Amino acid sequence: MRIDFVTLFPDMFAPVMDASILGRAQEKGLLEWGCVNPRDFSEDKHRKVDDRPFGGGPGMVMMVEPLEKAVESIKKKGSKVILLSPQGETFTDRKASQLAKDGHLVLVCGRYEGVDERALELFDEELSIGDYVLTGGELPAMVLADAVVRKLPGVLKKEEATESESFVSGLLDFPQYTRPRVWRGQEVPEILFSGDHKKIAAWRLSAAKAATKRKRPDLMSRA
Ligand code: 4FV
Repeated sequence: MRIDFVTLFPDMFAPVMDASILGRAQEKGLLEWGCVNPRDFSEDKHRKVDDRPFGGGPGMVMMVEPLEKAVESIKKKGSKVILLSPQGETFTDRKASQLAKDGHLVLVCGRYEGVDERALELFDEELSIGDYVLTGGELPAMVLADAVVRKLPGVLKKEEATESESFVSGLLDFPQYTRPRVWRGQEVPEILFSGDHKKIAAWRLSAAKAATKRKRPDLMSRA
């Protein structure tokens, strides 16, 4: 998979994209990424990429032309162009699984008050990582990239596999424990030392349901 970020802050990405599992995915040839800066496509002598909103109001708006040229400079047949914005459909695990099937993602990171509304025709989708306002779309784009790349076959080691994790089954994950066996007087559930994998799986499923009912009852209706 190739992921290109359209961003005014390309230096934000390497620390995240080249670390740990995403870094390993590149070594395995399963991922490549790059950045395109709209400022490099600004015809303006001051390389302007934002301007005041028509109709007045606070803040600035990202101009459509530098965005258009930046997207067109990397878009290929079959590329999926996505704007990260609070106005988008909420990003979910199910969406991550869908996007993991695409070969090329172009993730457009808004700044300022957002992008000129006419730019929306440049994008295949608009996605939000949650109902709160950030200073830029860069962090949401990295969140999306992380959630999608770890679903690519071969990225996670067998033991890291995803099939039994939160949201895949529609339930939250079952509680996990490791050494020490006792901490602050709290003992690890005895069943986990029984070696009876059927009983352990049954205990984990009921624990996952209990946790989901307690923490995310909204998921139960979907599970
Ligand atoms: C956001 C979100 C988000 C809004 C104004 C960038 C900021 C600035 N993106 N999910 N929540 N974006 O807050 O995706 O342009």
